[in-house]
Amino acid sequence: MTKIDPWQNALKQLADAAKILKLDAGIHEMLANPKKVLTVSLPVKMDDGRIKVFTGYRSQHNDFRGPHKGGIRYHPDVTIEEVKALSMWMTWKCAIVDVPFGGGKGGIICDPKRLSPGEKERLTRRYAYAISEIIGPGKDIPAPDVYTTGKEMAQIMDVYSVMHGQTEPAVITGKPIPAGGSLARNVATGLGVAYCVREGAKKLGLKLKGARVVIQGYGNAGTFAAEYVEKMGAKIIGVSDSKGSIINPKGLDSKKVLEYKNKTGSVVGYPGSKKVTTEELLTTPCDVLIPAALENQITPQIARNIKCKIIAEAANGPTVPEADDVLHKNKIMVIPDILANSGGVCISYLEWVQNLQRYYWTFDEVAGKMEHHIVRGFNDTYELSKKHNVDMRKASMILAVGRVLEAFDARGLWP
Ligand code: AKG
Repeated sequence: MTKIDPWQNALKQLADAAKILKLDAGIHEMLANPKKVLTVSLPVKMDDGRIKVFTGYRSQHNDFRGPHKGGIRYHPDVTIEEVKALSMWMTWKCAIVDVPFGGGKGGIICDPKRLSPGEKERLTRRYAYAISEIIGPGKDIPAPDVYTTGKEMAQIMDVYSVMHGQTEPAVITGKPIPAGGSLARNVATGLGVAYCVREGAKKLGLKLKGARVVIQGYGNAGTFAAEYVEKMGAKIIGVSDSKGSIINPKGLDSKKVLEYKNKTGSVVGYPGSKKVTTEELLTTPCDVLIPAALENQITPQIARNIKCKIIAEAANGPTVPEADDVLHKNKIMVIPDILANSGGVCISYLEWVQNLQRYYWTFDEVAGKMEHHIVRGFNDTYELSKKHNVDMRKASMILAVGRVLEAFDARGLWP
């Protein structure tokens, strides 16, 4: 796999936007630096009685538009540079879909698969305690990310609430419903991807009825994206998981594939499908390709052979930076991750609002409000891509940086 330094990539994307927007050097430098990066040392009592010390981070990139917002990931490969990059991308993601948040991200270097439930809970609670001073409903609101779930979010909310002497659901989002979570949170990313695909298809004059869709990665985002694009009339012809990829040009029933995966542990072997390599899956002729799994999957070499009209990036960073020019030249619309997978943070925003107002909406109310944010973000990005004759990724950065700077101009610099 091509190894990309996420922080250098984030800085390069900002530099490209700064050039187009002709940003003053000082302003550019201000946006290139996170406001605060906290490193915490986390001693945890393991099940065998030993003390093991973990390292965690919380990066708060920018809060001109509102409190910091972003997930917490548990992974052996977490680095401070990665967390900084992800916090910067959250600033842009929130600005594109116009939710009133800035950017943040957290992470703990650990292998969650090797922790018992008790060890994971003690680690989570220790981390919540360690970052408790810099989070809060008006300061920084974490959420789930890689290998964290509603369970950990409820534990963080509990620690924060106990420390502050009152139950405070708005300190974190992505919680289970009984702890103040929102309806539609489970489908958020996949539904947001489907809305983006629908808007992209409209712009290209592509009929979704019968459109062929390939989805790489059949986890939460991939399965719900499949379900919703299928409801819009599209046909899923290829999917994959960590065990392999399958295609069937005649079409796959997304629900039945999921049932098969849940029963057998993989999509591979689904009746009537053919097993193919990852490269074959990504380059299968189709109308819409949804990479919903891993980073750095679409290399320039693969990009040259991709035969689709729209790529909607459900995963974070599935396209290697050098592949963007190839796809743009081949007139493939790439809906960038910071727009395509923003459904999660949109519904996080709506969860936070419901927590603050202590009043909860129905599934359709939440999904409808989220649709409004995504469609507007999509259209604003598309207009800028036409105006500056750039791809949607560059356009989304121009939109985001412009919105952050509008807030900066309105607020000014103190003292
Ligand atoms: C992301 O969208 O990458 C996140 O970290 C999720 C943020 C959120 O739901 O608040």
